[in-house]
Amino acid sequence: MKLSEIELRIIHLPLVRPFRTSFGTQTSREVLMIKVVDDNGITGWAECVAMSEPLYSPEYVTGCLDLMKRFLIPALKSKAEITAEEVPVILKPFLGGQMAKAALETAVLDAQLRSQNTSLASYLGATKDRVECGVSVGIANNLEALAEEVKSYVDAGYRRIKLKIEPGWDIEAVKHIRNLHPNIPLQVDANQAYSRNDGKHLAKLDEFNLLLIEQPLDEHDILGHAALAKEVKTPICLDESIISLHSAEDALALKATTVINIKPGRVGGYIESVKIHDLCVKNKIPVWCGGMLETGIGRAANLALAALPGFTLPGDTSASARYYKEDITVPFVMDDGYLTVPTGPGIGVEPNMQFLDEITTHKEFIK
Ligand code: SMG
Ligand code: MG
Repeated sequence: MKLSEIELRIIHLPLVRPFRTSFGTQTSREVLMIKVVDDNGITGWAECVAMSEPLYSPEYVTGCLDLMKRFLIPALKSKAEITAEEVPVILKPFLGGQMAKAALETAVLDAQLRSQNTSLASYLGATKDRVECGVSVGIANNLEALAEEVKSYVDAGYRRIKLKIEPGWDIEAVKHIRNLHPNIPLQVDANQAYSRNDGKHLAKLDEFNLLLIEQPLDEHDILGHAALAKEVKTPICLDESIISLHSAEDALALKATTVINIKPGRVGGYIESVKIHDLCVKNKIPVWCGGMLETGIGRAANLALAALPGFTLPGDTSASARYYKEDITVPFVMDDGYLTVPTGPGIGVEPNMQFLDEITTHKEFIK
């Protein structure tokens, strides 16, 4: 396609409740949105999953905006025509920036698939028409508040609960929830909050029949995770450490992870995500789709990916209402613990432009 216009905008959406993790508390979501228009006037949308601050990953909203404007978009514009499959190749010389790159690739892919009247799900190789939903539960003020929040999600039909943990909020919190919900699939996510010496402590989680412990150690500590995997019986699942197909290959070869959380933004896009999925299927490693508090735009695309056959565990693909009072697309509503995979062309949804304009704090066009 020939790119004729790119629009970058930043929006702010309040969260329905604060979300506390081991690295901070978020009360609203600032999102960088990308719109591309081709020479036939066909539009593609994507959101960049970077957060406001570089706390989950080194990328952050205004950093991604700068990277896109200064380097990535000029590189794409230097080509007379591009395909979505060429985007990662054209952007490869610029190091890092997976979230920014993923957003540009996805917007181009959305426009490309719309012009071919093909859904993202069928393009990626989806085999399911709905996906099982899990939900990620933040660190609470006390055990009662945690139990109340978990109950509301179990009552809503969520099929798996993930508890955010950190030193001081781990064994007791998991024990409390496990006692109240003896059979719910349960897992924990530490977002790198522990150290190599914490093996004995984390092994205390083994008695609670958890699906996995997500990213207990530093993102660069692959050997530490491999050593930890020998100390605890609960499977280790890497999130932040997996930033590409190669990093997934390394982590598997070193036995640092036996489950992988695939987040398209973190690995540079949906095309790279499918490669990691295929690697994991080949190695009989279960995968699940992570979440970055996406709006309906990112959620639609994640659901297409989560519909691939290797995604055998429920993902952090929750309903719109878990995050936002009003979503920027038609809301994703859960039915019996599942979300339906969009079937329309491209990602299958569009933003409500009036609402988008209302919550936009910055907007610029690149011709
Ligand atoms: O989208 O439901 C969601 C959030 C899921 O816990 C979630 N994401 O480490 O997996 C993770 C975190 C990263 C974002 S925390 C602000
Ligand atoms: Mg995580």
